[in-house]
Amino acid sequence: MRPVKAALVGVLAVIAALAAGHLVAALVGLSASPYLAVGNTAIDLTPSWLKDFAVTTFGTYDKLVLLSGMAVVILGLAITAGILSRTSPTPGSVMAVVLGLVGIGAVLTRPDVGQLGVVAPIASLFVGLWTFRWLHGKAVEEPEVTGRREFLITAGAAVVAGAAGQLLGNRVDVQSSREAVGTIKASKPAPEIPMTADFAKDGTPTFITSNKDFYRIDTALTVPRLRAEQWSLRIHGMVEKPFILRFDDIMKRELVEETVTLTCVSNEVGGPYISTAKFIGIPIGDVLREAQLKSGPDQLFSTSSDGFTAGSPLDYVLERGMIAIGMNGEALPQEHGFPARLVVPGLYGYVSATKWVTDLNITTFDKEQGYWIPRGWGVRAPIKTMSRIDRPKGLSRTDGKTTVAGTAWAQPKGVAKVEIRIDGGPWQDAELGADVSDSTWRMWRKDVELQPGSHTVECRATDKSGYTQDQARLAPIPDGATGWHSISFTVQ
Ligand SMILES: Nc1nc2c(c(=O)[nH]1)N[C@H]1C(S)=C(S)[C@@H](COP(=O)(O)O)O[C@H]1N2
Ligand SMILES: [Mo]
Repeated sequence: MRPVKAALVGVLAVIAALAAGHLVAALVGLSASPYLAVGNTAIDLTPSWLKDFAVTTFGTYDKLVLLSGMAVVILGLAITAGILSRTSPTPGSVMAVVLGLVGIGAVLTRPDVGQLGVVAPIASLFVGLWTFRWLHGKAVEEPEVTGRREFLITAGAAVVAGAAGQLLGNRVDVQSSREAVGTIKASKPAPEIPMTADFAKDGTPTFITSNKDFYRIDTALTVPRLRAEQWSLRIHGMVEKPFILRFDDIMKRELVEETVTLTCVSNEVGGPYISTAKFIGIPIGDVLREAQLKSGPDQLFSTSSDGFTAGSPLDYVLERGMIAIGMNGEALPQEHGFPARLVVPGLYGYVSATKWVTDLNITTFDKEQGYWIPRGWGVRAPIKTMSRIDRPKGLSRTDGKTTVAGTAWAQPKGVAKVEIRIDGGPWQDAELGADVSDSTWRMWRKDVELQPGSHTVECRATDKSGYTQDQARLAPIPDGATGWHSISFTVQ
């Protein structure tokens, strides 16, 4: 058999296998699709340094890069197996079984796939093995053209099966459920945001981030698809009265609205993963008091429908945590946790902000560890007092008279002061935006007049406890970056 033909047999068999698995998975939940399960497992197994590299290099495209990388690896294996099988189908058959077993292993260990999910990778294994042997049989026959029809049939069937799986798997209609929930109004609305809260015309972010522009961080390859009517939240653990909360129960309660800035621990100094919204929901404290806490718990351990977990210190949660169902007046967007998520001002997202939350276990830090803890991140992660320069941009050219502007945050303490200095000179106070809440960021600006040439500007914030942010540069891992943001630019 010609090498090209042999390689094609391998590639087509693998594609058929993955497509069949995807289609069967659609019936039991797409997370059972071997391709996605292997991808999700790869994410969970990726060492922290590589994950950091992926996030800093590819940002939110990291998952697209992962899926493409997997495709390249699998194609490489398929081509190799095909070429090794030029005379005998044995090497390819062995490869089909090995890949099938990898898929089965990945699906069996996914936290969000039931036992039944294993039918998907099993289907992949058999379809892959059978397709390979069938195509191989056709391809070894002379003359050159034999096999061509079978190749086309296989490719066509795979495309149809894969596409059907994708459509069927996404059949849970989240959009109609979101529309049925409609706009959400709080009986206690958050205070209006004053015009003076941001300096957007000077280059700071707008005070409220639109839902569309709100940063997004999660481990999921596919966004969980939950409907509000079917969702429920189990409250259990060290409580006298465990109970289950449904979406309707929340809607019937007095809804509060709070303006909160969410912050991701993975930000480098000056990083982009911070946004602010008006979240609507109910205080978790009320819910936990109804469940009647026993003595001893210190951790609220929350789990999402896709198996992500976060452990939050109970004192923070009792004081300011909320179960949010609304964001800027709308139901939560699907990517931000529809129908419900946690929001705890003052804690980085990975230890508090569980999206698609379905389970609240009241426990201790000794007993349970959140998703990121065994991966090297800190158990306790209160947000650090930080500031960022948004204008001028690094390496940009400006006029001699220019404005330096940015944002600062120190949830839940609040920002008291921001200073800047030029070229290592004296610190100068910046003008602050209106003080909206200690749970939010605070914008700042400062007019400067500079000589032509290159300059460096640095900033530092002081929070309301009197603490001024540390100059020492620390990496995001394990519990948040520190250091003064610094920008170099040129005055013309
Ligand atoms: N289910 C789930 N919830 C999650 C995460 C996740 O990976 N899965 N990531 C957390 C992290 S690290 C952050 S910073 C916030 C980000 O919330 P956002 O995507 O709405 O901005 O969500 C948190 N909640
Ligand atoms: Mo995060």
